[in-house]
Amino acid sequence: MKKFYVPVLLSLVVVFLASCGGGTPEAVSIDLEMNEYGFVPEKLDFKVGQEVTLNLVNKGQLQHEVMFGRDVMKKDNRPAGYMEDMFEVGGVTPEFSQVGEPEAEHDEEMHEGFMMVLPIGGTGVIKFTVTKEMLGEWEMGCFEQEGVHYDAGMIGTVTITN
Ligand SMILES: [Cu+2]
Repeated sequence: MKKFYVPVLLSLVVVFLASCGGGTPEAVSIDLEMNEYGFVPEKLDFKVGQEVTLNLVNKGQLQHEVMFGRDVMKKDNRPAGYMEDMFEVGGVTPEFSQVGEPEAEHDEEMHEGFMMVLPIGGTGVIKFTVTKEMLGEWEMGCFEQEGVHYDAGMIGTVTITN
């Protein structure tokens, strides 16, 4: 008789775990605004396994970009990107599309990792699924005009938890 209870109990445990975080977190879609000099919102929180859609819009009067990473690298003593790219560490290739081509000259070689550059009024969409390798604290930043935007505080935080 006893052995009949074991599968029932196990299935109850499975249902219980699934209902309290064992499952996939709900997908999120966030509007992310760029301006002089910041991101709105400036703090993003995601969960491992979450499908994230970022809808970017440049509402400023200058060209802006966004990169996700940590440990700022310098070029000619100016902030020029991140040593660690969040997507590279996460083993993720984000899907992206944008409306509007960057106008101002842009030094691609200065940066490593994923970057989206938006002209004034430009919009873009970045989609990715958060992996466990991405757990922890990251930054998003704009390094336009040889790091002037970054120094001016065009920095946000991205926190990834389980
Ligand atoms: Cu900027």
